[in-house]
Amino acid sequence: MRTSLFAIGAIALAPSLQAHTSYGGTARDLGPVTGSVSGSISGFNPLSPYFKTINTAQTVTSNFGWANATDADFGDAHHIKAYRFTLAEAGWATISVAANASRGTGTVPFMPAFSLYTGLLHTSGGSDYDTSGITLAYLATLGNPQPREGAFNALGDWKMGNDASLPDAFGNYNFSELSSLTYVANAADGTSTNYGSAPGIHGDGLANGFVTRSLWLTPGTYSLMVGGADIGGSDVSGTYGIDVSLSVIPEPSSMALTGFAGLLLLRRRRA
Ligand SMILES: [Ca+2]
Ligand SMILES: [Ca+2]
Repeated sequence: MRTSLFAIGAIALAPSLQAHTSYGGTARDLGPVTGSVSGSISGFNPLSPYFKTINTAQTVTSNFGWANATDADFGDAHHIKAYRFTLAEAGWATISVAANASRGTGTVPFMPAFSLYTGLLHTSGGSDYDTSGITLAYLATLGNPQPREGAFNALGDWKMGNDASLPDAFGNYNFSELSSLTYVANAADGTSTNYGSAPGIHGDGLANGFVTRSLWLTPGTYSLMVGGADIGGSDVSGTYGIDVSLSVIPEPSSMALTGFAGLLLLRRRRA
Protein backbone atom coordinates (compact mmCIF):
# COMPACT_ATOMS: atom_id res chain seq x y z
CA MET A 1 0.00 0.00 0.00
CA ARG A 2 3.06 2.18 0.06
CA THR A 3 2.73 3.61 -3.42
CA SER A 4 -0.30 3.85 -5.63
CA LEU A 5 -0.35 3.46 -9.38
CA PHE A 6 -0.83 7.22 -9.52
CA ALA A 7 2.47 7.65 -7.77
CA ILE A 8 4.05 5.13 -10.11
CA GLY A 9 2.58 7.10 -13.02
CA ALA A 10 4.35 10.19 -11.76
CA ILE A 11 7.57 8.23 -11.73
CA ALA A 12 6.89 7.00 -15.26
CA LEU A 13 6.62 10.61 -16.41
CA ALA A 14 10.20 11.09 -15.29
CA PRO A 15 11.90 8.04 -16.83
CA SER A 16 15.35 9.47 -16.27
CA LEU A 17 14.89 9.03 -12.53
CA GLN A 18 14.20 5.30 -12.61
CA ALA A 19 14.75 2.85 -15.44
CA HIS A 20 12.00 0.45 -16.44
CA THR A 21 12.58 -3.25 -15.94
CA SER A 22 15.02 -4.85 -18.36
CA TYR A 23 18.17 -6.93 -18.34
CA GLY A 24 20.32 -3.96 -19.37
CA GLY A 25 21.22 -5.66 -22.65
CA THR A 26 23.89 -8.10 -21.48
CA ALA A 27 24.68 -6.23 -18.25
CA ARG A 28 22.53 -8.58 -16.17
CA ASP A 29 22.86 -11.74 -18.22
CA LEU A 30 24.24 -14.26 -15.73
CA GLY A 31 25.21 -16.78 -18.27
CA PRO A 32 26.70 -18.68 -19.57
CA VAL A 33 28.55 -15.54 -20.66
CA THR A 34 32.06 -14.27 -21.16
CA GLY A 35 33.65 -14.22 -17.75
CA SER A 36 31.87 -17.32 -16.57
CA VAL A 37 33.92 -20.27 -15.49
CA SER A 38 32.54 -22.51 -18.17
CA GLY A 39 33.14 -25.53 -20.29
CA SER A 40 32.66 -29.25 -20.21
CA ILE A 41 33.65 -31.21 -17.13
CA SER A 42 35.70 -34.39 -17.43
CA GLY A 43 34.27 -36.64 -14.78
CA PHE A 44 31.61 -35.45 -12.41
CA ASN A 45 32.92 -33.25 -9.66
CA PRO A 46 30.27 -31.61 -7.49
CA LEU A 47 32.80 -29.01 -6.41
CA SER A 48 33.41 -27.91 -9.98
CA PRO A 49 30.46 -25.92 -11.30
CA TYR A 50 29.58 -26.11 -14.96
CA PHE A 51 29.63 -22.36 -14.91
CA LYS A 52 29.68 -19.62 -12.36
CA THR A 53 28.95 -15.95 -12.87
CA ILE A 54 29.29 -13.20 -10.30
CA ASN A 55 27.76 -9.83 -11.14
CA THR A 56 29.14 -7.07 -8.93
CA ALA A 57 28.09 -3.99 -10.86
CA GLN A 58 24.46 -3.37 -9.97
CA THR A 59 22.26 -1.48 -7.54
CA VAL A 60 18.53 -1.71 -6.85
CA THR A 61 16.21 1.10 -5.80
CA SER A 62 14.48 1.03 -2.38
CA ASN A 63 14.99 -1.35 0.54
CA PHE A 64 11.49 -2.86 0.30
CA GLY A 65 10.82 -3.53 -3.40
CA TRP A 66 10.69 -7.32 -3.17
CA ALA A 67 8.79 -7.58 0.13
CA ASN A 68 6.22 -5.07 -1.04
CA ALA A 69 5.32 -7.42 -3.90
CA THR A 70 4.48 -10.36 -1.64
CA ASP A 71 0.93 -9.15 -1.04
CA ALA A 72 -2.27 -9.14 -3.08
CA ASP A 73 -1.75 -5.71 -4.65
CA PHE A 74 1.67 -6.69 -6.05
CA GLY A 75 4.57 -4.21 -6.17
CA ASP A 76 6.34 -1.62 -8.28
CA ALA A 77 8.66 -3.30 -10.79
CA HIS A 78 10.87 -0.20 -10.77
CA HIS A 79 12.04 -1.38 -7.34
CA ILE A 80 13.59 -4.64 -8.49
CA LYS A 81 16.56 -5.52 -10.67
CA ALA A 82 16.07 -8.13 -13.40
CA TYR A 83 18.71 -10.72 -14.32
CA ARG A 84 18.52 -13.59 -16.81
CA PHE A 85 20.25 -16.85 -17.56
CA THR A 86 19.80 -19.87 -19.79
CA LEU A 87 20.45 -23.50 -18.95
CA ALA A 88 21.11 -25.85 -21.84
CA GLU A 89 20.73 -28.84 -19.54
CA ALA A 90 19.20 -29.59 -16.16
CA GLY A 91 21.35 -28.81 -13.17
CA TRP A 92 21.76 -27.92 -9.54
CA ALA A 93 21.81 -24.13 -9.43
CA THR A 94 22.91 -21.98 -6.53
CA ILE A 95 21.78 -18.36 -6.57
CA SER A 96 23.24 -15.91 -4.06
CA VAL A 97 22.66 -12.22 -3.44
CA ALA A 98 24.83 -10.16 -1.11
CA ALA A 99 24.29 -6.55 -0.13
CA ASN A 100 27.31 -4.43 -1.04
CA ALA A 101 27.42 -1.09 0.73
CA SER A 102 30.29 0.13 -1.45
CA ARG A 103 27.75 1.01 -4.14
CA GLY A 104 24.52 3.00 -4.00
CA THR A 105 23.11 5.92 -2.08
CA GLY A 106 21.04 4.03 0.50
CA THR A 107 22.04 4.45 4.10
CA VAL A 108 20.19 1.70 5.98
CA PRO A 109 21.24 -1.97 6.21
CA PHE A 110 19.96 -3.77 3.09
CA MET A 111 18.36 -7.22 3.26
CA PRO A 112 18.17 -8.84 -0.19
CA ALA A 113 15.57 -11.23 -1.57
CA PHE A 114 15.00 -12.79 -4.95
CA SER A 115 12.34 -14.57 -6.96
CA LEU A 116 13.01 -16.86 -9.89
CA TYR A 117 10.77 -17.33 -12.93
CA THR A 118 10.84 -19.09 -16.25
CA GLY A 119 10.39 -16.77 -19.21
CA LEU A 120 11.73 -13.38 -20.17
CA LEU A 121 10.69 -9.76 -20.19
CA HIS A 122 10.76 -8.09 -23.60
CA THR A 123 14.26 -7.57 -24.93
CA SER A 124 13.11 -5.50 -27.92
CA GLY A 125 10.45 -2.85 -28.52
CA GLY A 126 11.30 -1.03 -25.29
CA SER A 127 11.41 -2.08 -21.66
CA ASP A 128 8.33 -3.45 -19.92
CA TYR A 129 6.88 -1.26 -17.19
CA ASP A 130 4.04 -1.08 -14.71
CA THR A 131 2.16 1.83 -16.27
CA SER A 132 2.41 0.99 -19.97
CA GLY A 133 -1.00 0.92 -21.63
CA ILE A 134 -1.11 -2.85 -22.00
CA THR A 135 0.14 -3.46 -18.44
CA LEU A 136 -2.51 -1.18 -16.91
CA ALA A 137 -5.24 -2.74 -19.06
CA TYR A 138 -4.13 -6.21 -18.01
CA LEU A 139 -3.83 -5.39 -14.29
CA ALA A 140 -7.36 -3.95 -14.35
CA THR A 141 -8.68 -7.39 -15.37
CA LEU A 142 -7.24 -9.07 -12.26
CA GLY A 143 -10.04 -8.08 -9.90
CA ASN A 144 -9.54 -6.78 -6.39
CA PRO A 145 -7.53 -5.23 -4.93
CA GLN A 146 -7.51 -2.30 -7.37
CA PRO A 147 -5.52 -0.43 -8.34
CA ARG A 148 -2.44 -2.62 -8.11
CA GLU A 149 0.74 -1.01 -6.83
CA GLY A 150 2.50 -2.39 -9.89
CA ALA A 151 2.87 -5.52 -11.99
CA PHE A 152 5.49 -7.37 -9.94
CA ASN A 153 4.38 -10.47 -8.01
CA ALA A 154 7.22 -11.85 -5.88
CA LEU A 155 5.37 -15.07 -5.00
CA GLY A 156 3.53 -16.03 -8.18
CA ASP A 157 3.19 -15.67 -11.94
CA TRP A 158 2.99 -12.16 -13.39
CA LYS A 159 2.84 -10.29 -16.68
CA MET A 160 4.04 -6.93 -17.92
CA GLY A 161 4.27 -5.22 -21.30
CA ASN A 162 5.89 -2.34 -23.15
CA ASP A 163 4.91 0.51 -25.42
CA ALA A 164 5.23 -1.66 -28.53
CA SER A 165 1.77 -3.04 -27.68
CA LEU A 166 -0.99 -0.74 -28.94
CA PRO A 167 -4.76 -1.00 -28.52
CA ASP A 168 -7.02 -1.82 -31.44
CA ALA A 169 -9.78 0.48 -32.74
CA PHE A 170 -11.96 -0.57 -29.81
CA GLY A 171 -9.28 0.21 -27.23
CA ASN A 172 -8.52 -3.45 -26.54
CA TYR A 173 -5.02 -4.84 -26.15
CA ASN A 174 -3.79 -8.25 -27.22
CA PHE A 175 -2.67 -9.67 -23.88
CA SER A 176 -0.70 -12.43 -25.60
CA GLU A 177 1.84 -9.67 -26.30
CA LEU A 178 2.60 -9.34 -22.57
CA SER A 179 5.79 -10.80 -21.18
CA SER A 180 4.76 -13.78 -19.08
CA LEU A 181 6.85 -14.89 -16.12
CA THR A 182 6.09 -18.22 -14.46
CA TYR A 183 7.03 -18.45 -10.79
CA VAL A 184 9.63 -21.03 -9.71
CA ALA A 185 10.92 -20.14 -6.23
CA ASN A 186 11.97 -17.37 -3.87
CA ALA A 187 14.46 -16.73 -1.10
CA ALA A 188 14.65 -13.88 1.40
CA ASP A 189 17.22 -12.65 3.87
CA GLY A 190 16.09 -12.81 7.47
CA THR A 191 12.78 -13.69 9.12
CA SER A 192 9.12 -12.64 9.03
CA THR A 193 10.14 -9.83 11.37
CA ASN A 194 11.67 -8.08 8.37
CA TYR A 195 10.01 -9.58 5.27
CA GLY A 196 6.47 -9.90 6.61
CA SER A 197 3.99 -12.70 7.00
CA ALA A 198 2.97 -13.62 3.46
CA PRO A 199 2.72 -17.42 3.15
CA GLY A 200 5.36 -19.08 0.98
CA ILE A 201 8.35 -16.86 1.71
CA HIS A 202 11.54 -18.93 1.95
CA GLY A 203 13.41 -17.03 4.64
CA ASP A 204 16.97 -17.95 5.60
CA GLY A 205 16.44 -17.06 9.27
CA LEU A 206 19.30 -14.60 9.63
CA ALA A 207 19.07 -10.99 8.51
CA ASN A 208 22.71 -10.39 7.60
CA GLY A 209 22.62 -8.86 4.13
CA PHE A 210 23.08 -12.19 2.35
CA VAL A 211 20.76 -14.82 0.97
CA THR A 212 21.44 -17.99 -1.00
CA ARG A 213 19.39 -20.91 -2.22
CA SER A 214 20.13 -24.01 -4.29
CA LEU A 215 17.50 -25.32 -6.67
CA TRP A 216 17.17 -28.12 -9.15
CA LEU A 217 16.39 -26.46 -12.48
CA THR A 218 15.32 -27.92 -15.79
CA PRO A 219 16.70 -26.60 -19.11
CA GLY A 220 15.28 -23.24 -20.09
CA THR A 221 15.51 -19.49 -19.87
CA TYR A 222 15.05 -17.89 -16.47
CA SER A 223 14.46 -14.44 -15.05
CA LEU A 224 15.74 -13.55 -11.60
CA MET A 225 14.21 -10.56 -9.81
CA VAL A 226 16.16 -9.08 -6.91
CA GLY A 227 14.99 -6.46 -4.43
CA GLY A 228 14.81 -5.36 -0.83
CA ALA A 229 13.26 -7.67 1.78
CA ASP A 230 12.31 -5.07 4.40
CA ILE A 231 8.51 -4.86 4.26
CA GLY A 232 8.60 -2.01 6.76
CA GLY A 233 11.29 -0.21 4.80
CA SER A 234 10.65 3.36 3.81
CA ASP A 235 13.67 4.30 1.68
CA VAL A 236 11.86 4.69 -1.64
CA SER A 237 14.65 6.47 -3.52
CA GLY A 238 17.91 5.14 -2.06
CA THR A 239 19.91 2.69 -4.18
CA TYR A 240 21.63 -0.39 -2.78
CA GLY A 241 24.54 -2.41 -4.13
CA ILE A 242 23.73 -6.06 -4.88
CA ASP A 243 26.28 -8.73 -5.80
CA VAL A 244 24.47 -11.55 -7.57
CA SER A 245 26.04 -14.92 -8.32
CA LEU A 246 24.87 -18.02 -10.11
CA SER A 247 26.63 -21.36 -10.27
CA VAL A 248 25.29 -24.44 -11.99
CA ILE A 249 26.40 -28.04 -11.70
CA PRO A 250 24.98 -30.20 -14.49
CA GLU A 251 22.74 -33.16 -13.88
CA PRO A 252 24.85 -35.92 -12.26
CA SER A 253 22.87 -38.74 -13.82
CA SER A 254 23.42 -37.46 -17.35
CA MET A 255 27.12 -36.96 -16.67
CA ALA A 256 27.37 -40.43 -15.21
CA LEU A 257 25.44 -41.93 -18.09
CA THR A 258 27.64 -40.14 -20.59
CA GLY A 259 30.70 -41.59 -18.87
CA PHE A 260 29.12 -45.03 -18.76
CA ALA A 261 28.22 -44.88 -22.45
CA GLY A 262 31.79 -43.82 -23.19
CA LEU A 263 33.14 -46.81 -21.30
CA LEU A 264 30.84 -49.16 -23.22
CA LEU A 265 31.99 -47.63 -26.51
CA LEU A 266 35.62 -48.04 -25.48
CA ARG A 267 35.06 -51.70 -24.58
CA ARG A 268 33.37 -52.35 -27.91
CA ARG A 269 36.22 -50.72 -29.78
CA ARG A 270 38.75 -52.75 -27.85
CA ALA A 271 36.73 -55.88 -28.53
CA1 LIG B 1 2.17 -4.46 -2.34
CA1 LIG C 1 20.81 -14.20 5.56
